[in-house]
Amino acid sequence: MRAYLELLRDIRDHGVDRGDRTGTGTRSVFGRQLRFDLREGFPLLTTKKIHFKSVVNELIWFLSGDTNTRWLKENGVSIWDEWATEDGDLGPLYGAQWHAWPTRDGGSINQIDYVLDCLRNRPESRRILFHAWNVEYLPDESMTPQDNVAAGRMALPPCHLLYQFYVANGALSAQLYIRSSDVFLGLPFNIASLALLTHMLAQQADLSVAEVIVSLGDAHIYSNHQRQVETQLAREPGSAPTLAIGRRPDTIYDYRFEDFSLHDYDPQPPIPAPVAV
Ligand code: UFP
Repeated sequence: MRAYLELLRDIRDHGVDRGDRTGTGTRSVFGRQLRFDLREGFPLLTTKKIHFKSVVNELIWFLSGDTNTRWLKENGVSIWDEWATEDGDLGPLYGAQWHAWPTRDGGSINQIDYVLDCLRNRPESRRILFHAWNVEYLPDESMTPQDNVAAGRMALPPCHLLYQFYVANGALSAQLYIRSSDVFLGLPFNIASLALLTHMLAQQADLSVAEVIVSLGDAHIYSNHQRQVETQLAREPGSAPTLAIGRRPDTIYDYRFEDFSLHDYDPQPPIPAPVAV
């Protein structure tokens, strides 16, 4: 994860100070790319503890097509609570678009099934991708997340929006485009989630794993994360943990948290920071 720490340093030293929607203020750079070789370990930050359970359960929740926070809360994940309605609804965001992209005849398309079909039957395809930027359902920026949900729109527009896959020599690589990245809080989580998804898809398609790549649009550090960034940069990274998957579920929709175990994850303590809503 040295590339991640270098990005933090790059933004701190070369970024431009800008206002932002949340009123917090950020320092940002535009257009960066980080790559991680999954054969060298699982890319989970060691210079602060990342809540791996949230990474796993959020991904299982996305894949199921669920867009209500109820199941997440029952499974110990609170990261979506700020944006949800009283009933836990978030509107048709990630899970809905991945699992059930709405069609003009009132039906839906499962983009994850499409990706698996490509990986199994057309691994050399240059069209193996899914995305979540469904413009018809993007929020109206003059309304609150909750009012957007009530109007049938997403509570917030997708940040990690385009996932593309590539198979060579029987090994799967993935690249993710993130249009807006909260580099201190969000990015370590997004990298881990991409790596986990790549392992799951590879297992389901009988492939090994190669690289994950994240391409960032607006990569920013919030002004109220500066102290935490310094703490993080003063720490020495440890070696990457490894991921083990305990069984091979029948489908990509049948994974459970208990199927995954991290070995040799020995992170430094968490660094709490406020999330900009
Ligand atoms: N954000 C991430 N990763 C995510 C996610 C959100 O970094 O997976 F859902 C951050 C980016 C940004 C904010 O700081 O949330 C979204 O605000 P905006 O829509 O104005 O870009």
